[in-house]
Amino acid sequence: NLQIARPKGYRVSWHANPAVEPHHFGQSHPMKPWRLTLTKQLVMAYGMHYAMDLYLARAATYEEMADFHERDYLDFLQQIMPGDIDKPEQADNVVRFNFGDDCPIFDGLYSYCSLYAGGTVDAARKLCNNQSDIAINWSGGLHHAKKAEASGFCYVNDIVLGTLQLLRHHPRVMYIDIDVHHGDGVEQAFWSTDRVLTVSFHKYDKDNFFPGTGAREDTGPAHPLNPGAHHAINVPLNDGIDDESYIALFKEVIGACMKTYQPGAIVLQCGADSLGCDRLGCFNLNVRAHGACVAYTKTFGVPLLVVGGGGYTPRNVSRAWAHETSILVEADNVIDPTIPDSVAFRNHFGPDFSLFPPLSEMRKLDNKNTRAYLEGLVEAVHEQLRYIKG
Ligand code: ZLM
Ligand code: CA
Ligand code: ZN
Repeated sequence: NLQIARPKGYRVSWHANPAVEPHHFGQSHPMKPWRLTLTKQLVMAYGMHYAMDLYLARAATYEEMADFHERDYLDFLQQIMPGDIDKPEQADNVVRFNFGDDCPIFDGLYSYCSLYAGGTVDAARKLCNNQSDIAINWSGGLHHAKKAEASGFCYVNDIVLGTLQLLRHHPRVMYIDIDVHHGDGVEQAFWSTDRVLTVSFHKYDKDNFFPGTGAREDTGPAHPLNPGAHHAINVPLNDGIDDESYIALFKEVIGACMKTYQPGAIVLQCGADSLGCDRLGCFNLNVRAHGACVAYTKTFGVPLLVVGGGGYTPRNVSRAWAHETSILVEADNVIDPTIPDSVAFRNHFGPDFSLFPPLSEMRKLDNKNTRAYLEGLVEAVHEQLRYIKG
């Protein structure tokens, strides 16, 4: 049995509640909380849990969630039951709060939301108390939720709640989002402050890809009296971006943002739907490239809150998040790329049983991001950062 040693010089904490995992969004809904079970099985089979402090996440309280969300929305979330969606007396609220096919009402919905949110709030507090340097909650990262609206499989915005905790101790927090979708809920929540710099990399196609926001020009309200102006950075991409261009782009953009903004803490959303072969995504990234973004973010040595997000091909989501856990505990060069025989549900990883299958080869999409387009993005980010230099 493998045991990974604790990393030298810093502490990593893991925040999870297994009660999140059995929740079910409904038949053929793409969001599958059991991908967290698969991730945990991999992490434990590699013995990485020995390298971290493990915490059972509490459910976030109603009051904690009310730090961001409106009470009438939380009241609805707390009281609604699966059969209610068709009841005429609920019709107004179902529409107003955007419940439906993307955001269904399922058994245990409120527990599910409060548990994943509790994990992120706990993780943020461990960082604030100096009891952890890198805090991980793979069940969080639900970046689309608005203060009084569910959106895109997200109901409670745990990222906003965690960031609000970090802002109690840090003057500036940087948010990085590598999910294939735009991090609209987080961007909007901090639209009016210069204390959070949001950076999202995503597929952008206004009319044909959810949520349709996150154009390069959308950088925060331009009003001269608004401190949040220029504090939203959007990196809109086209189909099929490959490992090499994505890593280079990520390093240039994040490197420049770090140099200018110098945040006291970072929140990293690691949505795994940016991998190749994702059921909803359209990028061509391999597990190693996705992980390279996590590794680069870690090099700055700033307190780091790591959350999950999207990811709709569960075997690859669990590969990516297990690999990224190994990076965070500095064991990526130690673990065997062949998935151990001891892994429960090992059948999910056949026929190759590799942690790094060739995702970019398996469903080849043309890279529609030209060199010139990507260079233009980097240039535009540099220009935007000139407004932030203070
Ligand atoms: N219809 N079932 C990413 C959130 C993406 C909006 C088009 C709903 C789906 C999708 C749901 C079983 C994150 C849209 C989609 C059908 C209006 C989206 C239920 C298939 C199904 O088979 C499905 C009945 C469902 C939903 C596909 N929805 C694909 N893409 C996006 C939301 C969330 O990864 O960023 C973070 C966790 N919604 O495109 C429609 C416009 C609703
Ligand atoms: Ca994103
Ligand atoms: Zn996504």
